[in-house]
Order: sequence, then C-alpha cells, then structure tokens
Amino acid sequence: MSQTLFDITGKVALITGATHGLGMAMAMGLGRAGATIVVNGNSSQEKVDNAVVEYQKEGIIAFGYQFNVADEEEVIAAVKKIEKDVGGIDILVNNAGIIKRTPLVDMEVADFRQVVDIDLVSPFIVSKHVVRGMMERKSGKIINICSMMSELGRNTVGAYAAAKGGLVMLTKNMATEWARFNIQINGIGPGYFATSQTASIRMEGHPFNDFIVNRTPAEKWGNPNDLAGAAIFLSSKASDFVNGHILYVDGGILATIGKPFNED
Ligand code: GCO
Repeated sequence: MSQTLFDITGKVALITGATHGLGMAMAMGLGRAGATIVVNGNSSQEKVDNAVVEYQKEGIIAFGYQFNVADEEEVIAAVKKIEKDVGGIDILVNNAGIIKRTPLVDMEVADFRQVVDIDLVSPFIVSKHVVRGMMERKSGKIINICSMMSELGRNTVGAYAAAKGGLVMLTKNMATEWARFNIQINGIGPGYFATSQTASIRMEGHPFNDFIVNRTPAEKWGNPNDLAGAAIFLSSKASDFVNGHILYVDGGILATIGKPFNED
C-alpha cells in the first residue's frame, strides 16, 4: 500500500545535466522507480546518446536531448520537442551546474556571471517553460539541486555559493507562485559527494579530503546513489503537500559545527 505513494511509473522526468554525476544517479533512481527519463546534457549529442544507452541497459525507458539550459531559445525549442516526442513533463530536476574555484578578489566578472547564469538563471529559464504544461495539467514536481554552499561559505567558491544560496530563494518563490496549481517545488541539498566535480579536492593527500571526512558526522563522502531516495520522495505522491522545502542529504554536516581533528 505505502509503495504506491512512491510509485512514479509512466511519469516523464526531465533531468538537466544527467549524463554523469549526481544528475545521473538521481535520474537512475527515478527511472528504477518507474519514470521515463529525459536526459539533458550540453557538451554533445553523442555524450547524451551514450548516457541514454546507460539508462536503457538498466531497463529504463530513456530519451536524450542536447541543449544549453542557459539559452532561452534552445530551452523553448527543446521543451516543445520533448512534449511532442515523449509527452508532458511531470517531473523536472534542475540539476545542471558548474563550479569555478577562484578567490573572489581574483575572480573575473565574466566567470562570476557564467556561474550565476548556469547555476541560478538556468533553473528559472527551464522551469518557466516547463511549468506552463504543469499548470495546464494541474500537476507537477520541480526539484532544484542546491548545495551545502546554499547555507555555508567556503574560500574560493563565492560565485557558486551566491548562486546556490539564490536557488533556495528561487525555490521558495516558485512554490509561492505555483503551489496553487498542485505543483510541488522543492530542493535537494547534497552534502559532499564523490563525483567528478569534487575529484580534484578528494585526491588522496589533499587536505580537503580529510577535512570533509572529519567535518561530516557520518565520517565519509556521500555515494551519489544516496540521493535517489530524496529524489523519488520529492517526485512522488508521497510529497504532495511538501512545498518550498530544501531536503539536505549531507551525512549531518549542517547539524554540527564540526570537531577538532584530534578529537574522537
Ligand atoms: C567545494 C565543493 C562543493 C560541492 C558541493 C557541496 O568546492 O566546496 O565542490 O561546492 O561541489 O556543492 O554541497
């Protein structure tokens, strides 16, 4: 009985940036829970097609579209095509994002703008064009992928933190405007996960690696598959009265100030 609460069989889910990393892990989770997966990536159609094969190998119905989430014209065309080829989009996961690690005092304005453009403006653009169909159908789920940096600062990631902090307020404002159409808009805030984005700061011997393990009550980096449950919950009937909420999946980082290195 309770299983039907989490069943998303036949729902169409568009996940941006789902050719690898956290986006792929969440999309795999949604696909295994029954959703038809629409994969977006921006680097090349070939990379998107290769990802689609990965999903299909898991028995998931998957389609792939290459487009730039920061370009409104491309988004409009892609959403139209997806709705025609696959069907109305029931679930949108705004996952595509970038990070540039540069001290603010040295950061080029163009680089700062690019981070904000992809991490904050794009979720607005894609949601704006997907939500119209959801409004007509009076049903939909939007999940914005936030970050630890939505809540905390860290040296060198100022632009990313500004964008991810903004994404929390964008999520709350989307909920404010769209909840009455029976659309639930929430966020997932991943903690520190082992992905290609964190590869350079996870390398053995890198002081950040030990720092994160020490800083996380669970004492480890997250496995991308740990995000699937949160994604399924926020995509399913189980969350039909949850709106404007950010679900942090962080092994407890935000619960604690941390501990000195030499303390058990
Ligand atoms: C960093 C990390 C983070 C993570 C993640 C944390 O440099 O601090 O890359 O930004 O990617 O977003 O939640």
